Amino acid sequence: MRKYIFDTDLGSDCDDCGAMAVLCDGVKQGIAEVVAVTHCTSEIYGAYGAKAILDWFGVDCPVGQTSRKGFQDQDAEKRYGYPMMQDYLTDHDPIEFPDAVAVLRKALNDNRDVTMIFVGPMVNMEDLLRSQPDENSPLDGVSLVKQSVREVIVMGGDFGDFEHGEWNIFANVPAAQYMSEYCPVPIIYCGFEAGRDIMTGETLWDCPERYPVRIGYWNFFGKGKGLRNSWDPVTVYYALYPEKDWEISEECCIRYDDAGRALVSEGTGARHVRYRDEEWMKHELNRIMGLK
Ligand SMILES: [Ca+2]
Repeated sequence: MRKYIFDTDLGSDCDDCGAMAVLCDGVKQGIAEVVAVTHCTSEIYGAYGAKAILDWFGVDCPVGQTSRKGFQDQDAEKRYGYPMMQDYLTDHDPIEFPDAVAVLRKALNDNRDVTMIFVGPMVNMEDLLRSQPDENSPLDGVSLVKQSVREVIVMGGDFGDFEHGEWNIFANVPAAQYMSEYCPVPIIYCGFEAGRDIMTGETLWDCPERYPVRIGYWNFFGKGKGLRNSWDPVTVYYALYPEKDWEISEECCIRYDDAGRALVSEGTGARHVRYRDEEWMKHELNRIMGLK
């Protein structure tokens, strides 16, 4: 069974909720253990949303929250995280979420051969890599990642249009640049092009009304039914099922310019992937998200 850490900006785009359904289904299938989940924006609603989905599936792990202030906490980022939190608090006590870097450092101190998944901006990864020895681990961040992480899987970049600064990179370019330069283990990117044409969500409306993934999508669409691109769910699906029918690039060097555009050159350390049969993937993700 592979071990995973999942980092999310849940609260901005609803596909993070679909991605968490895929991740938690992997736990249910007995192929995945989730050792930590971290939330990378400064508003707390998304951390509650992540916790609500974990609880729904019975997945027990620490949930951390970035200590950065003012990152992505404007009103637009609150539109569906807030109702997820409201629903969660109808029958749970409020939570004081611990610092994400502390959660990551403890999880990496206590586990080995971990796969880290990032489906939001890379701020928690930058803060982890910059971290220094503390009560959670005697290692600095880079050494800790090198010791305990097998590979890092990132929803980020656009490897179909090199003029496009993809959102997860563009939202905090310095963090993505830092990760791409200093991450000591391989990085696999699921780029913008890998999830863009895979529209999912249609199976949510037959699910229970309090299913947190349904609450997320419903409120993202302004209390309505909609379909959303599957950038984050595809990324998690790759993390769980890398042996399936993926088109995987040659190993290369991937960096980002100041506009967040991917710079691919000869070198090592990175690859990018996309699924060959997108119609099949759409049905597969819908099946999982719809609890089928
Ligand atoms: Ca996301």
